[in-house]
Amino acid sequence: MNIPYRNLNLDELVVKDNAHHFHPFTDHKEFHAAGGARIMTHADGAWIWDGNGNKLFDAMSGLWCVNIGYGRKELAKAAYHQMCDLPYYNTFFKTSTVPATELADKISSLMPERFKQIFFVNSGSEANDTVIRLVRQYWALKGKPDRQVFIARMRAYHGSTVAASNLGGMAAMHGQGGTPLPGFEHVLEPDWFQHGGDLSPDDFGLKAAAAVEECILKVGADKVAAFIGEPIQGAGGVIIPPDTYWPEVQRICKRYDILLVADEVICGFGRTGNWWGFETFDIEPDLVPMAKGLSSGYLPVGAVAVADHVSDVLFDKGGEFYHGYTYSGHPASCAVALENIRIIQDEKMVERVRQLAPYLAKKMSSLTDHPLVGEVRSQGFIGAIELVRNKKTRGRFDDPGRVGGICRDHCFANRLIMRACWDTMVFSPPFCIGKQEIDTWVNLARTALDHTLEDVKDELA
Ligand code: PXG
Repeated sequence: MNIPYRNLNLDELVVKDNAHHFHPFTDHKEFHAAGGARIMTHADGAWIWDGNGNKLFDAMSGLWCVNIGYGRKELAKAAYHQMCDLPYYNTFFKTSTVPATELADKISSLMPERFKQIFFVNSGSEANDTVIRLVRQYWALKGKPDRQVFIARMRAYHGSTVAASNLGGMAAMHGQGGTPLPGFEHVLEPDWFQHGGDLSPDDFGLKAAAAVEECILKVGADKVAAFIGEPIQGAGGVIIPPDTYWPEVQRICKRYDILLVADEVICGFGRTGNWWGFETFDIEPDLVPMAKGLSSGYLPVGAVAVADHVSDVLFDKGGEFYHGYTYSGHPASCAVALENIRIIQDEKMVERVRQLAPYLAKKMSSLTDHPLVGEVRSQGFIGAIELVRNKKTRGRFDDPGRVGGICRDHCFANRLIMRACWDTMVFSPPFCIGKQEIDTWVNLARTALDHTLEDVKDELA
């Protein structure tokens, strides 16, 4: 059924978009040839409508961010009232605004005691750029300016700016724009399904952690500034590390006095069933970049939480930290983030994720009987479905990403949004969904898998 949206002239809009909109992460030649953008118009809860009136289940919460779900007018009102009172003022030069101050206090209260200082930014990329500058300045002030090197993982995603893209471990991104620059190392990611071979997940977790230590020894511990990792790698294909991985990485960082950065841009604010991914995996980070779920994507805002022993050095040794953004602590964004956190707390959404996660995991796991599915895994409300050519050997299809792309298109055609990371279908639904919506979603996913199978069945081994 086509629902016209506010007299939308869709054809005209698509022509304009093709003519003038330079989209991120897009192959424009292929995109224009395929007809251009699917234009989204409105949304409610976990459901989003496109310009043709199609109602889709958004199992990705936008881009891993609309955690509380769409359509919460309270957030719009918070922005409206703040913009009426004070649409903008900066947080430089000894000033602040009410929402920026309140949000710093609120974030700190959600974290372990040692995280008292919150630095505001506008995105996850800026959060990680801030981490790089802050950590290097920390070591310089400690009299160890040679500690410059960041160790990250392959297939990590930490952002798209010149600095953050160095932290990321996406080979395709590194092929463009001359990254990674010197000072950034990438080690084996803890992806048992892809790299585990005959090892048990626990043994593989230790092997992946050992790669961190090997890298430290190769670079020289006195040159390493920090290790950065997403508790669960999101855009890398929802890589949930084996239980042995994080405790060992933690031990290694402590042993060599290396700062540990937990990138909570996706995992933070309840996604894994706790407020923070580092709680789920019992990690003790020194710095915590965050964004996305901080405002559920309603307005751009991010932050870096800094542990006392790091901020103390920056504060006590004195001198200005020459870093910040015009919109650091933007009052409207902070007001929206505060309202978002109020809703998560009042509606006990983190508990809700934790309580519903076993149901979601069980329903999703029912897809493992499908001929294309090699594994289904999830933690809280984030997970993945591995598409394989050979279930027994976990054998992949040729040309990674091709079959994932086919499946993603069948999902869309079948009114379901799931993202493909190569041949791994990933999901990260809004926290507001209930059992019935999970059932509907899993049925939609099975139909999309069936259609994908039709296309590739001759390739199965
Ligand atoms: N860290 C993590 C863990 C992320 O997932 C960023 C940092 C950067 O955040 P900003 O706000 O600068 O985009 C991210 C962002 C994808 C995809 O294709 C994922 C992200 C961004 C764009 C696309 O899955 N994650």
